[in-house]
Amino acid sequence: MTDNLKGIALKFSIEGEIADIKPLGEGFINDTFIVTTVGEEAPNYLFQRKNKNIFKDVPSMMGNILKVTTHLKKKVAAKGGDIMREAMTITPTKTGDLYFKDEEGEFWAMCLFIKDNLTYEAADSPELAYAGGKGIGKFQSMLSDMKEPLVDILPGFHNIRFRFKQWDEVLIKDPAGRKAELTEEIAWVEDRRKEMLEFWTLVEDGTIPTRVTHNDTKINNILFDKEGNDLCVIDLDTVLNSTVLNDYGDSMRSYTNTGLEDDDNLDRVSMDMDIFKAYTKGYLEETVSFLTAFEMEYLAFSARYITFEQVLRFLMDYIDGDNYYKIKAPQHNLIRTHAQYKLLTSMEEQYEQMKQVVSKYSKELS
Ligand code: GN1
Ligand code: MG
Repeated sequence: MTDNLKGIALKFSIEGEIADIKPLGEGFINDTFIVTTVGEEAPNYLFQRKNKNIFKDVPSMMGNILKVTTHLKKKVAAKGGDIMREAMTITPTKTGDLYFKDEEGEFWAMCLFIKDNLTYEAADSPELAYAGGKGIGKFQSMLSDMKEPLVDILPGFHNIRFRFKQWDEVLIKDPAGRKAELTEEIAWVEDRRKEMLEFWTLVEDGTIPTRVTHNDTKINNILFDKEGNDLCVIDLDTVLNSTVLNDYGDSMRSYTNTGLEDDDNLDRVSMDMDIFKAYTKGYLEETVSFLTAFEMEYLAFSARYITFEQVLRFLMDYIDGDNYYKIKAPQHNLIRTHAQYKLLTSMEEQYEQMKQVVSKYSKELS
């Protein structure tokens, strides 16, 4: 723990005395630490330096998180749940702000660390996938009547029209001189441009509605309890008004992968249908009451959409010279691109079955 880190942590209204501050987790964007306190009485805290290159309006982001967590806590309380464990709690600064801006212009934020939870990097059983589906389903359901609009702090985040605009610009500039070696990979993206844009017009014209959504629902962004039930959805930086399909689709990208997101052995990567079924069942049990027929119709497609978007984003960052995602090796973004593309083709091969699964559960549960 550096003095500087401790100095910044002390700006926040922490109960008890700080024992230690250590790095935590595998996030690609922010720097995350856990602040432990002395003794058993005081809680521990999750402490983050927010990535200001990506989050250009941290004050509004924190405002969004406060609105969402306040709404969630009301809902959790109404059903007799534990508001400190089933929803995130922002820890404000001693002056009552939601973030602290240091002398270098870096933004810091803190929240309570929820004890006795389990987190996973992969969905290793259908039971876990089912619990994850319930978790995201409940999250969306509790927020489905939230009227207050959120600030769009990440314009175009899961908007493929916007992503193609960035893509076209990066390809023209080719800043790292890598484009010439990537003819095959670039074709993977171009071959699907039309289909993906056609889908997105349904969101643009309102056929598919916009709701309060999480937008980063990979498995390590949800806590589970020791009995294997969903406990709390975390990492709320990307809460936005968007389509629920992005959350479902991103979970499918994360949960159903039999390999790693950045697997360098493509034989390990594929879409696991049993995990797909289990998550879909859990998700629809919680959401069928409010989703529209159009939303349900496009659930299976959304898995392909978000996985495609991730192929595009990893490849675009590689072409751009690796400015967005943290990388662990020079070719990391290219390895990620290949692994996500393998997953995408596996979904494409199993698409008819995916649609049947969604259709079966949406009928059974309606
Ligand atoms: C990032 O912050 P983290 O690691 O949970 C990214 C997601 C990507 C994901 C890929 C703000 O999520 O959009 O899907 O990496 N978050 C942002 O693993 O870009
Ligand atoms: Mg995360």
